Amino acid sequence: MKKLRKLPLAGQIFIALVLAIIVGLLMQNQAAIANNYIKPFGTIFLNLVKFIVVPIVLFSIMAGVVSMKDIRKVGKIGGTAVLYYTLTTACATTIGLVIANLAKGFFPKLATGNLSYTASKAPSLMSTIVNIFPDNFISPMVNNNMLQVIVMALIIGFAIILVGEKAEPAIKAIDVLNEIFMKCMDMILHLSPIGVFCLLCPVIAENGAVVIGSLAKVLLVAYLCFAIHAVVVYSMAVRAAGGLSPLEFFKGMLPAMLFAFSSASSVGTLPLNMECAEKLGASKEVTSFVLPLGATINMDGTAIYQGVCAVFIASCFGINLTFGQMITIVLTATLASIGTAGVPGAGMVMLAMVLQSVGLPVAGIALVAGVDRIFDMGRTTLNITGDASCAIIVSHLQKARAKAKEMAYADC
Ligand code: DAS
Repeated sequence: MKKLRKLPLAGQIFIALVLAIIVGLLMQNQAAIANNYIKPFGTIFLNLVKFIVVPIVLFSIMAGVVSMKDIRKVGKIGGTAVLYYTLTTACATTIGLVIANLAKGFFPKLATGNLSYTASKAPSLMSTIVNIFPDNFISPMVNNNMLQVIVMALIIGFAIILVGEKAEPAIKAIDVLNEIFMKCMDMILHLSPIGVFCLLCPVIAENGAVVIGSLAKVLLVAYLCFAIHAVVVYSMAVRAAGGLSPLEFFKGMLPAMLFAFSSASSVGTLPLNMECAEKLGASKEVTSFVLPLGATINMDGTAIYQGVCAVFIASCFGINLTFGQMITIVLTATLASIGTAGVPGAGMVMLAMVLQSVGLPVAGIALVAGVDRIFDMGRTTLNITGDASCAIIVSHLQKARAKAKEMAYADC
């Protein structure tokens, strides 16, 4: 046991993952025991992570904004991040649609007669935009509404910059509180291996056999797209603009990716994602702003899942999507991923919006709902990896800009 504790966190999480799969497969006939006696400890761990995320996001963004001392600089970083997020998400949906169309001949024809699925109302784009702005100082934190927490942190951070010298005590208080909550996060993350095991084992016990069944093909296509997007798009991006080799990037991201895979929660993975991105060279002021933003609006994995499932559901109903419908899916999946919360299962809710946008039967979601957790683990892993690639690139570009300025001053 002592040797295990000496392993780096990634190694401990990986061992917990392997153990969870082995024990889960052994417990396939006792899935109820896994759900009743193991899953609660995973839920406790996830609750602790969700408990710390709001103060982490609030104080790290405020500290990050204040440390930049310049509102224009915050605008530059935010603008670059949102542009990167939008482009990679549109690219992800396109990859999902192209690969799924190439593979649709392998999709089984499933009986769709008695399907039913009551889609919970997906928010419209306009209501998503309106809901970004808090109408109350406390409710964003009480409701874990990350977009509203980000807006609060930005407004307070900008106000501190504008108040100037007099706000010095507030700056010191924010830095200390940020330090305290980061320490809380560190303590909670030491429980990751136990949390990962208790979250994953019941999922494997419940789904183990189904994964080998008829839905394995669409899961396989989705995971193939996740891998292609990560290896092609993120590798090229971090190499071209992040100053990192893909190998270094994925090796450094392993702890956060393993945790995202097990927790299926971008918001829950945020603390670890910040730690990994900073170890890979991203500056704290960038990660504390770009990562919470990404955990909320950037979901490349979810966009791929929505493109692949739209093609799968269409083919199960014997419907061939037109080129125009696929363009619509790219647009709606990109927008839907902005409105998707970084918590387990959120992407399936938004799938209804994508299906409705091209007139596909929403009842088709019932075909994939049973293995949504397996989809969710993969899409969340890609979501947080995309967030980290953005933080590394934005930070690298910012350092390059600063260096170029220094050289320009030196020359004059
Ligand atoms: N589980 C969500 C996340 O945390 C993604 C999703 O449901 O699509 O990113």
